[in-house]
Amino acid sequence: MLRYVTTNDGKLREARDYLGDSIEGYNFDYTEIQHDDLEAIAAAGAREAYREVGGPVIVDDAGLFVDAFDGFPGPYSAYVEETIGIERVQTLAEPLADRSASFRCALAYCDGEPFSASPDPIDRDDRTTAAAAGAEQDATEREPLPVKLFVGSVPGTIVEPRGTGGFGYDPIFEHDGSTFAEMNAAEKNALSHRGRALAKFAEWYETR
Ligand code: ITT
Repeated sequence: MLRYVTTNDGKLREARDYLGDSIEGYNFDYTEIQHDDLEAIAAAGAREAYREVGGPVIVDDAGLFVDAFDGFPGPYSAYVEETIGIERVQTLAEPLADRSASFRCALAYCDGEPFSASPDPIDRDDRTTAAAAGAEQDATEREPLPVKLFVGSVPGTIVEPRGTGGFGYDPIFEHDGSTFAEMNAAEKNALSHRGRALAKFAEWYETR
């Protein structure tokens, strides 16, 4: 059984809506490493989650990147939501002439096996093992645990909160005239960052 490892029910709902009953949620708060790339955070999380679960896992790291803020909050989106909240993110963006932004999602899949027959991107740098082993360990002694990555992104605009659906930043992220919170799960999945990453994953996973 494939496990979608997350503490966020909203993400799991969308993943199950897309992939159906072939996946099950697994509530595990893996360590979020500090990194500028969602891919690196998701890959490290997938390795830790795989070691915890002992079977195939997907970890999903997402973030809101505001262009005029050079991509902030990006990988820090969860921290910013917890501390200042989405309304104040919108207030900060309000005076900007350009309120364009994008939502990005990196899905990381790990089942302990290599992906020699599948195309890149594959993350082979086992940062978690390296960090746990300390600086003295020689890089060649590490056991790399390959992780396959699927990335999706969607452009949008930061607007005053509208809508009651979705979760997280959905009420302040508008795409094509509607905020994500004004869409149902299927409508959001059809064009969202997560939906796009899930589509790439589903196509690849069928052949695995
Ligand atoms: P896990 O790490 O346990 O999966 P999380 O909520 O911490 O859950 P992220 O670090 O990936 O997950 O989330 C970053 C932030 O972006 C967090 O505040 C989420 O609520 C928000 N977020 C993620 N996906 C979103 C989406 O599709 N729509 C709106 N907000 C989203």
